[in-house]
Amino acid sequence: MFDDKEKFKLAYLTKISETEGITLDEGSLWDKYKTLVLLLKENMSFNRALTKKSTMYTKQVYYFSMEFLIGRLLHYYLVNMEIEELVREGLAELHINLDDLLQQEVDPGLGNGGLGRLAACFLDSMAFLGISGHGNGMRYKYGLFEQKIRNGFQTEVADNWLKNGYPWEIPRTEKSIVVKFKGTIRAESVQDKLMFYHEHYEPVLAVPYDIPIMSYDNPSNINNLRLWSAEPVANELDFDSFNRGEFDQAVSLRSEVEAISYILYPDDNGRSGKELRLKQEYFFVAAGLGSIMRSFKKRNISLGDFSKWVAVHINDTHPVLCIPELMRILIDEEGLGWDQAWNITVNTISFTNHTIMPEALEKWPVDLFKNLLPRIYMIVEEIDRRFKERLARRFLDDWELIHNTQIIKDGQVQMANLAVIGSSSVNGVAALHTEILKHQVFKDYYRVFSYKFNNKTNGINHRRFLLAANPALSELITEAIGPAWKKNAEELENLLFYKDNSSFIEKLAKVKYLNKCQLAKHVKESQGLEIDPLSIFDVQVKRIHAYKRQLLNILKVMHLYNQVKNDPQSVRDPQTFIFGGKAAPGYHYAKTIIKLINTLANKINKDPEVKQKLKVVFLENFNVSLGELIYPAADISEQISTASKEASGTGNMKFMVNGAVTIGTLDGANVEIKEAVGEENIFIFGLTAEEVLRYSREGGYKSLDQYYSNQSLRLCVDQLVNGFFETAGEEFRVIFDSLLLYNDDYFVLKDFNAYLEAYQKLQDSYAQQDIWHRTSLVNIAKAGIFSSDRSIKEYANQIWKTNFRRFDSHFPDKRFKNKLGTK
Ligand code: 26W
Repeated sequence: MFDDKEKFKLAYLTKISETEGITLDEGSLWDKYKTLVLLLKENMSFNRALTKKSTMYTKQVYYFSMEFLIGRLLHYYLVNMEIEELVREGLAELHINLDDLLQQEVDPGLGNGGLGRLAACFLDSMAFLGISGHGNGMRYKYGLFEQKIRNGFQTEVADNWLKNGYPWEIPRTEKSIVVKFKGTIRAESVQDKLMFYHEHYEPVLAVPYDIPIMSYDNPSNINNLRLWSAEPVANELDFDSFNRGEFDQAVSLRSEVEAISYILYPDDNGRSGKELRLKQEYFFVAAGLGSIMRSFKKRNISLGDFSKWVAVHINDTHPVLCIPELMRILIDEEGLGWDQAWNITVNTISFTNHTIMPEALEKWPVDLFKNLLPRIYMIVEEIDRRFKERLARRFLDDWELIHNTQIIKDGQVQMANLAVIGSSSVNGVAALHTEILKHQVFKDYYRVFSYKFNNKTNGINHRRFLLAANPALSELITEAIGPAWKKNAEELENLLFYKDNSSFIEKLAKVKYLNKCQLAKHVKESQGLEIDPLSIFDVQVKRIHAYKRQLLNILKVMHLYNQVKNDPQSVRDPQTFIFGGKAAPGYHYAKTIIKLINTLANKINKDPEVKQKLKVVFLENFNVSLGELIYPAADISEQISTASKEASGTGNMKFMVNGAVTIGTLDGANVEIKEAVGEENIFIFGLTAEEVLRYSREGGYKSLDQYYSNQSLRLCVDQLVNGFFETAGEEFRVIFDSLLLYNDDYFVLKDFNAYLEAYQKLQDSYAQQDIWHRTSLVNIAKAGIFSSDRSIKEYANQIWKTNFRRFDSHFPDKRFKNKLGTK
């Protein structure tokens, strides 16, 4: 983009005077940051236009997701363009520190966690591989709340990320779409054909904002992330009401409309069931499909071939209204018959499930659905009716199967059922998860549509989480094996040559130490706490959930505390336990877990007998940017969910590629991580998914048995309520009760011993530093298959059937296809 520093400086100085009307000395840091973004964006927009033109007759993939957690873009794009140093030096000559500008950027919180971040990693890999793949989502005015810890409690502050404007986005007002809610449907027979007219509806204007997506070594291929914002159609006050003197009415209509894209639901894995959420879902689906149709028509391709040229992927069930909405467009607007429309729809749409937690499977009350989306409801009813009819023919009197697979039942619309019936592919996100889908969650559908089910193990963008986030390690790797790993993560395997090379292992240890120093500096600056970079950094960062079992980790720390109190020599190496993650604002239990961690931190960090050995830190406001600081600094990666509950996990992969060693259960992608590194390079413990599922089916687990039979466990559990935490009173009673009174749904007590044993082994291994760092090296070396490039190649080849225009990143070979359980 810039051949040399001088050209960059000139372009930069011109840009700041052009866009801001100021000279450099007058500009604030924000102005200077914005100018740099605008400069890059201008170039990207130009390339976007070229990309669009040259891919006009390429199959387009649209990734529909309610969440995209894209992270900060400026630094990452500079890395991708390989101009970070040039820009840094150029700016320095203008007396600007690039790092100061990077700090100006917001980290848009347009997602809750794993699902939203996965969508962002996938956009990157699609751009990298040269797939015409675009994101379609919501432009929430407020993203996920910012977490502040006050007196140990989580408090939520609104995330007003747009307050200074977001220079990466490009509003495309002229491409707006009208989305229709409520109203009535009039059916009329026109020339023997039944036509449906939507009347008296409430129109909402969907205005698109585009963000350019660019990946490494492919800067001229620019894809698009399109986010929709809701505005009143007239984009003014309702002047009719206003003129009638109904001022309140005039304003409230506007705010009712704007409410649609006002805020991201902060619930991950929890049911919201609110009308506004369903409005959001239909809003971005209708807008996205409307805009796809519009651009499809410009391509002069026959509508009958739609699914050959367009693939629509739905990220969990949140965008599942794509199915009836595409049917509506094809039938009501394009005049196709039902059967043809259905063929096109099913062949166009594919679906990923991300969770088996029953409370996260979306369902909507029929009345609410019908009132908000009358025509869509009619179509869903018809899909359901036809499916049932077909099923009844094939499965005769298997009434249970017929009942279980219905879309509308018990007064509710079951969104997952609609998704399976209306798409051509249903995938889980790790081998184990897919097996659970086939044999438990969707077992009836698996009998009907076995051919639809497949696995696509998640992956992460190793260029963001290793190349950009961990420059020291990246350099060391490149020095050792060359730069090819950036384009083909499986090249990392060549690091195994250095397994027994002590000088390399030493360098690896040093890089880890330096990264730990940086994290320690952040902890000191942000919360005034000293942590020792020579201690073991044992890290668990992720959303706070009962099933993720932060509690198991806490009980371990309490146990270690008790041990040190008894015998200071019982813990050899000093250890720092680092936690981070947000709790859904309405999830009282998870919030209590945060308070417990902070209360424990307070006790341990102040105790003169213990604080040299143990420290506990809760890092405020865990998000993508903080993750980029934490993963490179971790020694231990805690992945300890109750087996069967975590669909895949992706944090586990981000830690791994940065050389952290996993302690974890056989859950989600941990299973595949273990297969990749071998059992000697991971610390696995606890119940298997099969055992957990058997207990849930057949009963037989009594948490009190664990409690009574294990003295040191009993002590820790009692300490939750017996005054051990001097300030707590009854605060942690809910946790105590969940374990004993409610029989410990997530098998925390059952797995406690096994966890401690694994943890002890891990400490023994850490004590032998050369062995430890060798284990760390194996983890990095084997992380290649967990690059999202690999996931996306599988989606492209097997689901979307689209080509990619990149040949220097090898195709997955049979060996690891099998390993990942893909057929
Ligand atoms: C209806 C509310 C709601 C909101 C979000 C329900 C469910 C969700 C998501 C499906 C939750 C989620 O983020 N799931 C995570 O997806 C990751 C990417 O596939 C997986 O790695 C995680 O294991 C899974 O919990």
